[in-house]
Amino acid sequence: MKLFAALLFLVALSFGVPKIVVKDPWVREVPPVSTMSAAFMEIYNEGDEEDYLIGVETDVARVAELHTTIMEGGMMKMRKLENVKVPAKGKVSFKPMGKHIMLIDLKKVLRAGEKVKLTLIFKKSGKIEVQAPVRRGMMMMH
Ligand SMILES: [Cu+2]
Repeated sequence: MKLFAALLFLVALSFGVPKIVVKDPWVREVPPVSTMSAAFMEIYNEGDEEDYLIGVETDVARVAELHTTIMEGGMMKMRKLENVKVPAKGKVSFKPMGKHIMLIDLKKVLRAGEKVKLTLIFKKSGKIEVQAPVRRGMMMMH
């Protein structure tokens, strides 16, 4: 068992590991009648191996999905993504009009100044928890 652990350690050393750092997370304030909002952030990978964001959990919405925004026939549309790659020594931006974390079926009204706990789930790095303040931001069409 000790040998196995030592081997695992060596494997981890030789293949490198992702090192995820989340910066500037925030959630868009929406009118009380809205059942949807979105979360944004910068996800850096300071490690030397890529990782993938594969899901998000939160208490404030029934569902959290990874989305991207595309232009199609002059219309802005959203597409669900199964995962988002965070390249080694690279970063991914989640921002209005781009990739975002869609919060669907909000369970409560999100007001500017409050904080929302988001649990980001990565394929290799596991769960990373962030506190995202609610801010006013541009509305996006759905
Ligand atoms: Cu969306």
